[in-house]
Order: sequence, then C-alpha cells, then structure tokens
Amino acid sequence: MRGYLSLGSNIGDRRRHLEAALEKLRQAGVQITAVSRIYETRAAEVIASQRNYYNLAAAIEYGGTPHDLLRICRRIEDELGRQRPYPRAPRTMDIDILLLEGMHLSTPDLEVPHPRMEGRAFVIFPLSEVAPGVVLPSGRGIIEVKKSLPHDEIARVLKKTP
Ligand code: PH2
Ligand code: MG
Ligand code: MG
Repeated sequence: MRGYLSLGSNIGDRRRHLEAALEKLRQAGVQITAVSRIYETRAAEVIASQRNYYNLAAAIEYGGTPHDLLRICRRIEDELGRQRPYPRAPRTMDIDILLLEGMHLSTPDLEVPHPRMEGRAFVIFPLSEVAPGVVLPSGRGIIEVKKSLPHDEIARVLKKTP
C-alpha cells in the first residue's frame, strides 16, 4: 500500500534525527520512495514557546497493516528518545501517518487521513513536494490548499544533501 508520512523533530540534532528515522523505517521494511527537502518551521499549536522544528514528508510503500505501520512509527520514536510528558511537547522525533491510499480509518489510536493535516503548513509544504498531484480529504488539490496556508510558518528550507 502506498502512503505518506510526516516527520518532525525539535530537540537535539534535528537533521540527524530525521535521517536516523528514515533509515530505521527502511530497516523495518517500509520502502521510502520519495523524501522532501527539510523545512525549518515555527512551532504551531503549542502553548509555551518551543524551538523551531525540522519537518519533512516521505512517500512510502508498505506491505503490512496500518496498525503495523503505526507500531513501527511509535517504536522508532521511542528508540530516538521520544518523551511524552504532555500533548505537543517538544520531541526528538514524531512520525505521523498522513494518508494511506484508498483508506479511511477511525480508531482510538489511529485516524487516517490525519485529521489536522490540511491546516498545517509544516505538513502541506513538504508533502506537496512528494505528492504534488494528491487530492486531500476536503476534495481540494494539495497545491490549492498550500496556497491558502500562511507562508510565515516556514522559517527556511534546507538544501538537500545527497
Ligand atoms: N507538530 C505538532 C505541533 N506543532 N509545529 C511544527 N512546526 N512542526 C511539527 O511537526 C509540529 C508542530 C504536533 O505533532
Ligand atoms: Mg504530530
Ligand atoms: Mg505524532
């Protein structure tokens, strides 16, 4: 099944955490078919001020179930030192499942499509690089949604390293 993930980090070596998470996904049998550039973004939806995030989006191909994928994501977050003191706390790694082709899922621990993705510049900007033709849950194309989002949440875009 084809899908899209959003990764984010705002503690420690943010770029290294993103690269480590991608490698761990591959080792877990998640094929990474495309990766966006890294976006440095201002922390959104948080109560106290937080360091900027490094965010990226990845296109994946995966043979297991959605909950298998969720378990892999959680395990990798834990392996990279993720603490969960309160919702939306700063984190070494966050891996969110955005879309799984043709799937709608609403369970206590996993909702697909991700319910808040369309309002988040830190998700939509990177996702538009790896899925420029995708139609979002609202029925709008991603390019249209991107145009409606505030650009000032994006602090800068990092150069791609090979
Ligand atoms: N993740 C959140 C809340 N706010 N802001 C940015 N810029 N990037 C994130 O990844 C992020 C956030 C909850 O998961
Ligand atoms: Mg998240
Ligand atoms: Mg998460």
